Amino acid sequence: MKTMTRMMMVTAIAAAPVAAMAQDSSDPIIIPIHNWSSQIVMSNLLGQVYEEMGLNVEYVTTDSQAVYESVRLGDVTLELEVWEGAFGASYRAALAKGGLVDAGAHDVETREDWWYPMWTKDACPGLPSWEALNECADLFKTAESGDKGMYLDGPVDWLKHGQERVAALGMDFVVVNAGSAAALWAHIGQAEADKKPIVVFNWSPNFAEAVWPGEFVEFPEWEAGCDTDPTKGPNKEALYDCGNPKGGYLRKVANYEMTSKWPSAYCVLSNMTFNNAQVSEMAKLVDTDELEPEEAAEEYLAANRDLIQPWVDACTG
Ligand code: TMO
Repeated sequence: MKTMTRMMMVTAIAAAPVAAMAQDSSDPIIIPIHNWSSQIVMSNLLGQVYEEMGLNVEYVTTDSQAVYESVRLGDVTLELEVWEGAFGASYRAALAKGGLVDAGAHDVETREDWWYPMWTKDACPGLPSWEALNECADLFKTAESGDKGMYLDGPVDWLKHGQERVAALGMDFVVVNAGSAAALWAHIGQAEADKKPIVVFNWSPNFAEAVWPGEFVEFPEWEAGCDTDPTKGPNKEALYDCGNPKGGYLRKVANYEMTSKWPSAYCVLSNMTFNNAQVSEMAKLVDTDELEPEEAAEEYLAANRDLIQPWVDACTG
């Protein structure tokens, strides 16, 4: 009897938010998952928030470039980590075709580029200039790169155009694509023991900043159009002869129908705004603390309820 009363009360209390949510569709909100940790954790976090709102969620693992076309067409509902350096071109192309809505930017400055752990500079003191790196190319030789230096780029779907940059700037480097983000961290970890000079793709905000002090290589400054117009950048006949943008954006986007089909969920997506330290922390929970992404998201949500709940309340009140 006592239990029954309590159950009925719980039902009555739960009824209010459910009623407020009535306008959101019960169709699943489809959230894409990519291959770096902050995106996976943040996606699970948003999915858990949606489930708390009584909404249905599905996760799909997708290619991190093709996803912009998928969001545009509504095959997936949203994307909450649009990194300017890696995905700006795919994002801009999909935006121009129509079907994407911009759900705002995180409070983040991103950078994605060639990077070295600090011990590398002891061996090549002219760093961080790319010309100095190139003069030290011999230091970066590996079995895979023969008589040139090796640069370990990100997985292929991040489309960093390392090979094109090497060609455009006439560098004595061979570009090898890592199979996964974990392979980048393993490569840095292996070089650490004997302080072997290495240069790898890395980004900020990321957990790596707290583990390995390091610097980005300074390439010719990014100019808008460096990836589409050969006359931009120092080589007037080549694309990709610039570094990636410094202070790049980290945006959120959604399929245009999300605003009417799941208005509360869209509202939460647009309110959700993380900063550099918060994005790094999400990556750290997986890459340093070795939590599963779902657990990392639960832990982050529990520890940051006072940050996140107001974003939800403002949309469901
Ligand atoms: C998109 N990324 C954070 C891997 O550079």
